[in-house]
Amino acid sequence: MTVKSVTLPDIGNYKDVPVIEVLVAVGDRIEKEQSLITLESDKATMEIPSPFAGIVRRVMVKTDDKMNIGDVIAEIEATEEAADPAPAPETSPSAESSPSTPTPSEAPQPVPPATAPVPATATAPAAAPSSESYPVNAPTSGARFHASPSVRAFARTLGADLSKVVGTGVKNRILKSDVEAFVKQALTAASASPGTTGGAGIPPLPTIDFSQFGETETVPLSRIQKRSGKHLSSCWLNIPHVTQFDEADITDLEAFRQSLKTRAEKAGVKLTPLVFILKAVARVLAEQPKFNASLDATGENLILKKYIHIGVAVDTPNGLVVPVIRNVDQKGLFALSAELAEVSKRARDGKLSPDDLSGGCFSISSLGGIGGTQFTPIVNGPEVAILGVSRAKMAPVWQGDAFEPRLMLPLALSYDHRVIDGAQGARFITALSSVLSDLRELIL
Ligand code: CAO
Repeated sequence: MTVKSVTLPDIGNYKDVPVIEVLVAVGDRIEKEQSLITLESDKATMEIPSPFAGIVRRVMVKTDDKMNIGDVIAEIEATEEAADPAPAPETSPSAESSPSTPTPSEAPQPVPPATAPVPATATAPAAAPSSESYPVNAPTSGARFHASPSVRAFARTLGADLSKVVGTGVKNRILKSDVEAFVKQALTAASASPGTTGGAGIPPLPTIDFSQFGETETVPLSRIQKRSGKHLSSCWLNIPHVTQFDEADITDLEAFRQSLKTRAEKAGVKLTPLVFILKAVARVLAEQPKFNASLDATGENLILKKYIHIGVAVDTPNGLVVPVIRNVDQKGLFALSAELAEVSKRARDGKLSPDDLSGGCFSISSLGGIGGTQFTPIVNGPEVAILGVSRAKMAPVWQGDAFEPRLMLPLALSYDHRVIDGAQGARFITALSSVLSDLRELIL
């Protein structure tokens, strides 16, 4: 077997023609007349086919290189005795084609050497191959698809990724109508109800090889992180968020909590501020039912829930999970405390059931045991609001005639602004602060 160089043949009156696609890679087994590269002049795109079948041993060009007659494109180990007279390349008008696009008589003509492809235009001479005749290798994914240069130019104009288009032509060849159907489907998905779909057209983040800057290690995300990551992205993109901040004076609450410590220990539970917050939130949810609700699938109706089930974010070695505590309004502090301890242990042991994780109306994310002054939680859709709790700290608070040291609890309420107005958000967090500042309100 001999390795032969394939060079750019005479393609007519073109100089420094840019390579817009390299269609083969080292190791590819290619067929005779399979396209190797696509060139794009100001008038047309041209695919340059291989004059013989073989295995690609070297690729000498890359995208954006400028090609001239005689430049080597690739070295190919021929697997058949070459070479019929040169196959003709295909050309299609570029998106910018103007009336000055070459006419058939102006189009470059075939030349005899074995490596010589010949461009043809959409208005090509009858001798040029049909515009559907060349198989093409997808350069990025390695997947193979077949499309003519004119279809590829059409797809490029519309920004359609041909590797994602299903071809309905002979041998799955992608036709113009397939590209049209693909684009139509993408547009339909993008314009569907904003309440139910993701944000189409969001530009992706750049992919960077970080190892160029120093040593790196790649660690896979946990199963929970992968799943919650998708959910969080969906909530972040679909829900217009507003976050309202406040501070609750929990000096008296803390004194009460400390006074209950011995009783709690005897009952085998640990009363943390979170249990009081759960009770207070349940109370305010009952008073302000719009926060205990979800939008329906149309995004035009609010479903008010007549039960108060609250999700509590739990930090586990495998990632964040949000088990749901049911009927919080009907349970006492000790019962809630026991349930919170039990469910968060099961969460950390990876033993939650789907039931534990469903049915929530509102969520609480407490980082109070860890620290930090404030954060903005992401609404756990389809719920419409979430409370973020940070670490309480002593602060001087003006009491009308003097500063007094008070224990202040930072609160952040994120809500879905499609459902909740700013004034309602402020009312909710103020009411919550008020209950936490004076727990006697719970019995009113
Ligand atoms: N201010 C001051 N102290 C607080 C506090 C607050 N807001 N909240 C809790 N504490 C104290 C507790 O009283 C406890 O102190 P002691 O041991 O001295 O009594 C300590 O901090 C630890 O509390 P805890 O975190 O164990 O218990 P909790 O009831 O507050 O929280 C749970 C339980 C499951 C929510 C928590 O363990 C957890 O996982 N938190 C992380 C949640 C999370 O990751 N949220 C982020 C989601 S977004 O990525």
